[in-house]
Amino acid sequence: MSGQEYIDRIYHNVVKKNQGELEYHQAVKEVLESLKPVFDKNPGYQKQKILERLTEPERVIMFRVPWVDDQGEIQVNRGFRVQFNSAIGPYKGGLRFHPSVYLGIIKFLGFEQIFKNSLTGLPMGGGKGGSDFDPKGKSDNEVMRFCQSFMTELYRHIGGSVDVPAGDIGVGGREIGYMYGQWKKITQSFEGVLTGKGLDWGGSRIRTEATGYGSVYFAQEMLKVRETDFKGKIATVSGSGNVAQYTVEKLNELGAKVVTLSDSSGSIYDPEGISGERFEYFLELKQLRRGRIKEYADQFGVEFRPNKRPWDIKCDLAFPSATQNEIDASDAQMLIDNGVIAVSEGANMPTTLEATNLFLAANVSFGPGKAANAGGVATSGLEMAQNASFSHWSRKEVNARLHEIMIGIHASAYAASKEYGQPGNYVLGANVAGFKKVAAAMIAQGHW
Ligand code: NDP
Ligand code: 2IT
Repeated sequence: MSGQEYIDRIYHNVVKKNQGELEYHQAVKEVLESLKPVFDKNPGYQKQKILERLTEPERVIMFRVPWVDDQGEIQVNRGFRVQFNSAIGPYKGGLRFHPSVYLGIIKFLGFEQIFKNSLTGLPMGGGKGGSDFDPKGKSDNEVMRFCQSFMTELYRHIGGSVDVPAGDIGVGGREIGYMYGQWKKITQSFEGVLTGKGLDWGGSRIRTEATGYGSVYFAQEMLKVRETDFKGKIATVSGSGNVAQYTVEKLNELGAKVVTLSDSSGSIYDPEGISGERFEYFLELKQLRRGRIKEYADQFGVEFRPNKRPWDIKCDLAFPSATQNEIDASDAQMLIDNGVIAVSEGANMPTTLEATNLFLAANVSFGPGKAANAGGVATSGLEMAQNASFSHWSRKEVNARLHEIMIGIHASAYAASKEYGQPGNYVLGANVAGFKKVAAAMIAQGHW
């Protein structure tokens, strides 16, 4: 069977067996298209049924999460953990709490995580979990009761060398704290079963900043290939959560000017740049007050654009850092027409397939999420290493390792893109480089 026939057959089966799970279909399709030349060149993978095995999660866990709200009413949410692939290490990946969460979202994120974790060079398999619980508008006590109930079921499926969850949308330091507390109460053990912990109780320095910093480090490498840097460049950033915050901080430090932010209500455009006291205000607004981005516009007298994404604003660099499918083909075309030279995906799958192909055709340097946002999980891997050795590294040391890992991911994705005749196509490069290591491990370990 040719590479094309093989991937067509796999895709057809994935759609049939995972009906209605559109995000999962999309994530698989992108990877399969990249891998076609690999399958043409190496028929051995087909014999090993590598794609049949890779696209079927090792284990899917779904469970009821009952909790009591502040009015004394019982609420019921659904919890998920998809343990996708453990070929190169314990399952590793975040937990997402958002009302849109269903099995298709968790599978897409878990599938991407396999290749992302492989690219980091650290021994981590792929997994993802979460719930359709919406932390927005809930009191701290409600969030705590939810997290305790969630962990009361999840604890039996995870462990420091089994499966190590972390944060994602709607799960930050507060939620990790409540879940870790419950884990400890149930198991009586203090081990690195979650990452993103507080610095005084097993967390790693720089983990909070890591995804945003890493996305900028990845963009820096893409700019080096184009023989340029951040100085004087205009950047658009979407989102205003953990990833967006530290993307903005690092871009400011490296000399770019960031002019947009967004949340699910709309975006702000600040042509002066979100730095200095404006950046401090933004952090306080989102981290302490958990407010809406519109308040930034009110505070500084800049434009708030209800229900609008940032992509019509002219920029050199774009950092989608909110959620999946937030850049569609018309957004991509606007960015291209306005002269964008690089896109670094801080979010997971923020760009539709059609939009991705437009960027590639227009020779925009495009860093796909599984490479560009791998700094978060990489630093989670460093947190696991510190926990396992009962040590705590300095900020400088963790940052240096993160930077080195991002340079390494860029280099391996670039090398693979070159090997397959499309230098600078990081979608191809990241998928191929991430895949090869996992496939080799699966083959070495026999049929399972
Ligand atoms: P946060 O919860 O801290 O922030 C999410 C941001 O995105 C908020 O501004 C939120 O707005 C916005 N957002 C979320 N969902 C939607 C939606 N459906 N439509 C519009 N806006 C939305 O999450 P993170 O910053 O941690 O995550 C952002 C992205 O980065 C996600 O794709 C995540 O998977 C990815 N990622 C995160 C990593 C991490 O370490 N945290 C690592 C690698 C990738 P609002 O508050 O209004 O909902
Ligand atoms: O998508 C991701 O890589 C994350 N949300 C981080 C996962 C982790 O285990 O740190």
